[in-house]
Amino acid sequence: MSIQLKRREAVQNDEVARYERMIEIREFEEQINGLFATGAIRGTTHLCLGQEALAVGLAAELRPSDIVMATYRGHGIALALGLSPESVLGEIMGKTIGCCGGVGGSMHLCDMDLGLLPTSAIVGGGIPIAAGAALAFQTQGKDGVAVSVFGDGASNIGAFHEGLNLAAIWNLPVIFICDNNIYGEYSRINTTTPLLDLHERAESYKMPHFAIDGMDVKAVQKGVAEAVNRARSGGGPTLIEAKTYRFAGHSRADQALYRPEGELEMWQKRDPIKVTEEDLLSRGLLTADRIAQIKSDMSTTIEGVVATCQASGEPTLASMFQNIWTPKGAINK
Ligand SMILES: Cc1ncc(C[n+]2csc(CCOP(=O)(O)OP(=O)(O)O)c2C)c(N)n1
Ligand SMILES: [Mg+2]
Repeated sequence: MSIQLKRREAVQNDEVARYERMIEIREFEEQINGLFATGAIRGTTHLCLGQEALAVGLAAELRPSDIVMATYRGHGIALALGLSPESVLGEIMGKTIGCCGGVGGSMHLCDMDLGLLPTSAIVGGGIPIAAGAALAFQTQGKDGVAVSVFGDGASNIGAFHEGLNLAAIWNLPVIFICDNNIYGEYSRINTTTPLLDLHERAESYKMPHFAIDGMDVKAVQKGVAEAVNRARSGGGPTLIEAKTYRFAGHSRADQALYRPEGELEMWQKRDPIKVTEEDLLSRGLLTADRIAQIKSDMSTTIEGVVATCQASGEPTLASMFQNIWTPKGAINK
């Protein structure tokens, strides 16, 4: 079994491993912030700080043969599904060690062995793609499940409504997860959207729907498991709204100065890492010493990952033209 599939198995089978993966995502995202600040990475990036529980809870309930469509805010989901930190950071840094050979970058992560379709920067674009993947499972008679994770802002896009409508009428095995972090770029949800409980939008499509606490990995797992069971057994699609919060700004340059005073602090009290720590401590599955050790080991590990990626080469210009398909087949394989 590959190291990546072992990483996936760990989050499926072990709740301490799920906690460790959340710490990995947190450490990873914080390191990236620093690397951009020093100019070691070009372009921009969208961090998922504060949204680690959604990524890990989702990965815990899916099989590698299922399909996940995520967005430009997808580093955490990629790591949770089992991609190695080297393959994700390498991609973000534009290095050949990256999961797409360094030609994709932060917003385009992919690993088909783990079910991660290329993440998309087109807001809402993943929704009909996931519905299409679910249609493929259904047509082939397979019991696979497709998942699209997208933001609150994406639920105002036409593709959201088309995707949900088709999924409902064709009873597709797909789960729509709206990651409601209250902001779309620099706009708070109340200034863009006429309702706050976005899962209610599924009513128009006669689709089962509910909200989950996206700051609690166990609540995420419970909600996803319910939707997975429905989809896998022929019961059709579900819209889940995960109530989360974006601890960082929209993208690298955004300091999120538009947030109301005290809002970040209020959500930080429900930091998903803290929520899981308290749970594992109260049940004796972790001690304060062990937590400190996990965090310090992870920090060393990610520093090593940064060094490995920095030493990796950059793709050649010719590699831009590899893996491009035409109706006649691949050109420049
Ligand atoms: C079709 C399309 N329209 C606009 C944009 C510009 N854009 C990039 S991110 C974003 C906000 C999306 O917010 P949300 O769906 O809540 O996701 P979040 O960034 O909070 O994860 C917008 C409008 C885009 N990338 N694609
Ligand atoms: Mg949002």
